[in-house]
Amino acid sequence: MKATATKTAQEAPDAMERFYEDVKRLHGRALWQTEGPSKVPPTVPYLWKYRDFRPLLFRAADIVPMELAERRALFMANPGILHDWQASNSLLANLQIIKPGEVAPSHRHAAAALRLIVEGSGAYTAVDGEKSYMEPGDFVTTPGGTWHDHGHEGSAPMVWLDGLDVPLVQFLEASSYQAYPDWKHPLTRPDDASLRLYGSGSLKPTWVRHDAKHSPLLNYKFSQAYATLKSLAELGEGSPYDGISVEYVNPLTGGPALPTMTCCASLLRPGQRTKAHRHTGSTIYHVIKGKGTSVIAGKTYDWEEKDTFVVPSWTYHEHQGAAESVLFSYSDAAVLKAFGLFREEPLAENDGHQQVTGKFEPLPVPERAPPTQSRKRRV
Ligand code: GTQ
Ligand code: FE2
Repeated sequence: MKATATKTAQEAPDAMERFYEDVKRLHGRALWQTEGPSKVPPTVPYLWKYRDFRPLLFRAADIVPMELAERRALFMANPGILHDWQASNSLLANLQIIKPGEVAPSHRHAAAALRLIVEGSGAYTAVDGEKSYMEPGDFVTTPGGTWHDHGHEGSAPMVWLDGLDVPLVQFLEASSYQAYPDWKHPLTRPDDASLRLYGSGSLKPTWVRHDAKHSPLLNYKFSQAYATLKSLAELGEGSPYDGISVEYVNPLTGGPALPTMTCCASLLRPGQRTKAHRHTGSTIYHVIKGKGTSVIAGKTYDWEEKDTFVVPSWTYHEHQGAAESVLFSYSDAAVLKAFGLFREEPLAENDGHQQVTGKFEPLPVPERAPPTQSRKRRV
């Protein structure tokens, strides 16, 4: 018995190597050789200053014709995600600029999009034949699969933030893209019809039918959201983690406005400081109004109006408004909640606030490999 055991131990390395070679040759892998499920997500916290991006957008407006760009948008790319242009693992955050008189042509894609209007007025997004006029702070939906184009009838360039679930849809290999055969899809419904039909939130027209998975409302006006937040602020502090916070919901179901993205607006009263918590799902924040500070993973990020920042999944974060502030946010929590993957927990230590490890320093931006294919159809 003893002799056999010794022989096995001596032969083992060889036998193992031969075994792995055979498995690999047949395109298999041994589970016990993989890294396991605790891979650190590459999304890192980051803050993009509008002050830096605005001049770039206006330069693009000068030199890039719409015929070339189709959409004149700049990606805000997460420094932790190498070789790609997304803001988080699952989401894009792009700033788009359109000049008066321009029309960005109709197309459709499986990915869903939202717009949060940053500056200017007079532009519209047309979705499946209905124009919706957009003003600063408005939250505008472009559900996946709908034909959409943008046009500008105002007098100064207009900028908005595009939030898209493109990386998620690509990961699931569910992408599709089609350009409309003509530049512009015909208009088939009165302007802002969805706002008139569903904008009240609680009074539903009895004769309309809407069976799609997304909200029938294309534009959630900032004026209405802000009035609601101000009124709620008179009741108290709201959520300990998000302040006076409301979710943009499908008025027919109470579910998320877009099936894949949870979208919220949160008001922080002057000086209000939220407690730290963490949850699964990465979240993109955009500052509609005000200024303040967020502590993300122990680092301080000072934001002001029109800035955008990302909180990665399962990362402690807390916010403080230096002045009355309104934060818009969108995340992939809608997907996680639908499949039992959403988890959250408060920071238990001390008073529920994080230990701050130092002033915010910009993260080093790793070099990116040039894209291997045209980005134009990456939706
Ligand atoms: O406005 O249709 O930033 O399709 C990226 C992809 C905007 C849009 C983006 C898009 C759009
Ligand atoms: Fe699009």
